Amino acid sequence: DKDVNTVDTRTCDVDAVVIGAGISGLYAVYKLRARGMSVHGFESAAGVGGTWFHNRYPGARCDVESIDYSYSFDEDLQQEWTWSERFATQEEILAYLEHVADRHNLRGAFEFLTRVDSTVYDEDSGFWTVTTDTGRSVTARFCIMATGVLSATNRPDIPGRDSFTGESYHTGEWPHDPVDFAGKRVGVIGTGSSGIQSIPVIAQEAEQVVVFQRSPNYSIPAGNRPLSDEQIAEVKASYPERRRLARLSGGGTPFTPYPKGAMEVDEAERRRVYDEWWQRGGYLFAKAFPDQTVSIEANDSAREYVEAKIRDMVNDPEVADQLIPTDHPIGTKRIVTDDGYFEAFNRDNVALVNLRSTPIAEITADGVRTSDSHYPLDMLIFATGFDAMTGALSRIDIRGRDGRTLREEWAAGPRTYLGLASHGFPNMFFMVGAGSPSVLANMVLMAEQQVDWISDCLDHLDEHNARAIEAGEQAVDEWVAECNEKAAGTLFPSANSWYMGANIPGKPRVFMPYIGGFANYGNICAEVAAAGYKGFDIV
Ligand code: N01
Repeated sequence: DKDVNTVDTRTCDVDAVVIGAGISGLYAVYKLRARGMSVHGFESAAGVGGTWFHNRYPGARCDVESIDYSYSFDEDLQQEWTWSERFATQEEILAYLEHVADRHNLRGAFEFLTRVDSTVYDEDSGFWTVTTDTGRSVTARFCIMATGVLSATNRPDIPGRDSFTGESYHTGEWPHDPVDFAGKRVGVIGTGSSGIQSIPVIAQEAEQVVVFQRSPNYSIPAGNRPLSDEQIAEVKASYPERRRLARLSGGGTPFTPYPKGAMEVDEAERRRVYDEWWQRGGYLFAKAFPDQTVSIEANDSAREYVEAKIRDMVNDPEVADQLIPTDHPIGTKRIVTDDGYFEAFNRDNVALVNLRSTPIAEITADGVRTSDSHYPLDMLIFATGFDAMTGALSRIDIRGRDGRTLREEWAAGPRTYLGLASHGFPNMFFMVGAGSPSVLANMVLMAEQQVDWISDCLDHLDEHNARAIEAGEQAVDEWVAECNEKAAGTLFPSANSWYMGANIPGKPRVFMPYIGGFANYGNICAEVAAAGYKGFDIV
């Protein structure tokens, strides 16, 4: 029936709203505009960059190599931009994203310092109404949720949390003005990537650093170094091939695990492989052997190797003992990529407080009280992470068809088809989030893959004169089951990680990303598209 299939003649303000000006939001604006669409962006921060705008804490770097953690869609940009180090600093990545935004005129699409409060779907018109904390209201046919997966900060509800009268910061909301640590007693709560990256840098300046550790983490030295002119030239000459290999990989970077399992080789070969991947540095160590996060035996061999390394780096064996994780298989929480973390505990001005044996009782006006001591502090840093993957979405009142809310629909865990869409929420797309490889992959190529898929999908809708696309209920059920099944085949669900929602009290315990691999995921998305967007309802 042509009437049903014709887009409503009442006009909306713009074709699409993009929420978030981080890596995925910027590319979404670029791509949708290239299709001739009108786009309006909202961003709560004062500028572009998303994660890289907010996480300005000392030592903040990406743990994916700079040459891979960069857009591939613009060959000239890829050739012109030169990264200075193997692992880029937050500052350099932010400068890069600002450069991309300027180069492609993307800033003008965004309304900054504007937080989206709600997005509500109207079935009659087929439009979303997006309302902000500044009182703005914009209608759009499509809604792209590029809200980030590690963007909703978590400040745990520790008794007395707000009573501290010294300087207090969260690593994920770091101030823009320089923070001076000199002569100060600094407490850091949290030893995930943010804590582990910042502690050694802060320790170089502060009078004293007290590290409040609830769970120790595995961390591997980054092996960061400046990139030489020769290396840069080599990478630039072979970029297309590097990107091709990245797209064929499990994690969106051009690395593949050793061709045999850890238990299929003898002790000497195993050691040689671990030595090699230790030298490479960083979280890729979790992928040295393909079975490392699948078989506990294989995992134990990696764990033992790293434990010995930690003991080598830390002078005091009792401190080393406490820095070695015992509660999760290695790699089932994001392995941290550090620069001098364990060695920092050899300094006289760094103390470790083990919250497993002496928990925090309260935060006081002038420090932190544990079950056995009071630590006087001038500064308290929350390196306590994020309400990951779903937190930024659940903080927006998202209402789809029949008044259903995303919060309720996802109350028992995120429910998507391909991570891209949810049943009951037509013409809304989720970027790089739950149900996709997301945080398990290189976010930049991940964003490109999804935005390109969405763009093709919109072409398909236009070609068929369709009004809306929505994930079918059965397709969502099956994809959720597929994601769970893939996770259940690994050791990941055994860790109390933010992947599992375990860091947020009351959050359902579900492994949120799709762990079937970046290349596989891309193939599945392509097959769905080729089959006429199988599993989606198009009206
Ligand atoms: O956050 P986290 P993050 N009392 O959740 C502790 C990416 N990232 O910001 O483990 C005491 O990992 C908590 O303890 P526990 C990367 O993907 C990447 O560090 O829950 N402690 C934990 O130690 C990373 O995985 C880069 O027992 C409390 C810490 O706070 C992700 O972002 C850099 C507590 C939080 O660690 C998140 O990293 C930075 C409480 N009540 C981030 N609540 C790179 O690219 C929480 N904690 C290198």
